[in-house]
Amino acid sequence: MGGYCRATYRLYDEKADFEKKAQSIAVGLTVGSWTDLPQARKAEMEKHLGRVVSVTEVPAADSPTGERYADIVIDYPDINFSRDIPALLVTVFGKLSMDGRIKLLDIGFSDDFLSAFPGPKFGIEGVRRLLGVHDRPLLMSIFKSVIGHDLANLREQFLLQALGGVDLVKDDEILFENPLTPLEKRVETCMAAAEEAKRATGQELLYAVNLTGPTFKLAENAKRAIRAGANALLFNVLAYGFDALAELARDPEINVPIAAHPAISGAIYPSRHYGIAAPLLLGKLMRLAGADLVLFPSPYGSVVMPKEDTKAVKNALTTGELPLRSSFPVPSAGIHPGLVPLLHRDFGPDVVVNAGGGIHGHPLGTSAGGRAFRQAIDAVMAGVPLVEAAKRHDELRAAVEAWGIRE
Ligand code: 1AE
Repeated sequence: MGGYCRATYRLYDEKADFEKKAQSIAVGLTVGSWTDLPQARKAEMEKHLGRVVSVTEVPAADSPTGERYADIVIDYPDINFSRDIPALLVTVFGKLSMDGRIKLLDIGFSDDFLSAFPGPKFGIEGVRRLLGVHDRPLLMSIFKSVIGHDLANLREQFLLQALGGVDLVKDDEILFENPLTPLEKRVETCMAAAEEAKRATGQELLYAVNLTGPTFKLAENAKRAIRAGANALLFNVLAYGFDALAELARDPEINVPIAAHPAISGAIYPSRHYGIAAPLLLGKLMRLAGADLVLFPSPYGSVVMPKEDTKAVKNALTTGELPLRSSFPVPSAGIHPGLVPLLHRDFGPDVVVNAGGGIHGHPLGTSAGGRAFRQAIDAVMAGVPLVEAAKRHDELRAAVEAWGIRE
């Protein structure tokens, strides 16, 4: 006890007294009232009181958007909340999230709070160990066109993706429990296809099956999937909440990597004035809750996030400043082989190149789509410009002709 978690906010207001506002947040979100308390009561309540650490005002004239704002830093005593993410979030940004143009930028965790979270079970090293791939970015393929398809169709799609040399296949996040491809049958079918592909490629493969259903059934469904042979899970974290992920990640029987999908996050992070900043939402909190891989929009695909934010998300997922395993950054959406040089430049070798349309939409078919990505990855790792590598590989050439190169 005795520690504090530190929240940083940006508050936009044309007229507010920011110092006064910061004090009212620190008091209002902790003890409720302070100046009116009798002296004896103050002594008892002191340990529960929030503390304003700093208020940095930026006048409209100096602000990049011409709006007056202040960055406010407040410490919240650990003694006020239990060791779970919902308790922390409600403390630092519960009612406050609705009170004016205010955005939660960051949270610094106390050692005591952090010690309640084991974080990712596998992380970057663990996922690489399972796949036996240590020297290049990984390649993940996204199942597309899955709704309304039966197991035979899914099997065929899986095989085509796996034969293209991908390291991971993930379910589409919109595939839920359904009569055509129910969870266990889906896992058995896809894992059998993975075995078949392995005989041809010699490659290990992780299949992240979408973990869905009512919240109180998630752990049971995860274990059903694992018993059926699942070797990874996909999870729509923000639809269920960080605590659902944290509970799954700390369950010893759920001993497979968990990939976190960012669905719903666009309702939370993009506004300058409201919500929770992407590096905290999709970076720090995902890692704290135990995601082994985290998907987020890249700076250059079809759904984009500003580059400085994507870099900050990646940093939050991998920084050595947190005593947790690193989570694999998976910049996604609209990724094609011609973007691999940029992905490598901006995220380094410890990145998962993830594509749906960029694989299935390849002019020569799904397997060729996977091969084109692997050729692009190999070229980048060897320092060969894609335009040169494309002269030697039909699949990469077709991809480059279809989508171009950005280097
Ligand atoms: C940011 C999430 C990306 C995602 O889930 C998805 O399905 C991407 O598909 P493509 O690669 O844009 O077709």
